[in-house]
Amino acid sequence: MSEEIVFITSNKNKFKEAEKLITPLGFKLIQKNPGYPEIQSDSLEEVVRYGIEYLRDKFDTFFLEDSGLFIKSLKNFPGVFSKFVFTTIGNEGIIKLMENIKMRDAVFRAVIGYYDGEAKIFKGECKGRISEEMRGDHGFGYDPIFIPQGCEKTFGEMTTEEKNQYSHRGKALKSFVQYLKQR
Ligand code: ITT
Repeated sequence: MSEEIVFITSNKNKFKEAEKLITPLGFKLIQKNPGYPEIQSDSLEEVVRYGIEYLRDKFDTFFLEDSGLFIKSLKNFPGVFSKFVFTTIGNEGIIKLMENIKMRDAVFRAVIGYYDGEAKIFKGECKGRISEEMRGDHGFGYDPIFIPQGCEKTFGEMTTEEKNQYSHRGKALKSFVQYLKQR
């Protein structure tokens, strides 16, 4: 029987990305969505650590993840407000906000928190730029407007495997997987 690992997330796309990198190691990934308070903080790591504290009495071993898109010319907006901004103004709103802006650099960040009696943190970052228009219908959230460095395609035009090679989450997951292998 393969060892089970619980990923606490409401987001089935995040789960799918994690599955692609974790199940080949022989683990069975389980999605649970008990909900936890996402505190207002300008640090993703703080949000993750608070989530772990909140959930540690409910699960023996689990991980969760917080992520966001930081756009340089918008002074790092939407950053820690990524979820709220996506559900309000969405990708159309971001494209509009950046209509006359040439400097389109942006970075996606992800922080994974794993708890197995103590908390461990794994981080990933993906530099890139905001496209002029939305492209692709794969993935979720800001995927159709984010082009990773060294690519022409947006994340929205990539398969899960391709996105994992470049993405913030792919990188954080890879260092998490390294840790799981070495335990
Ligand atoms: P959780 O339940 O795991 O928290 P969530 O969808 O609420 O899932 P976050 O709180 O981490 O996710 O919010 C991050 C938001 O940033 C998310 O809703 C997306 O809009 C965006 N985002 C994060 N990672 C992304 C990615 O890989 N591609 C596109 N958008 C992403």
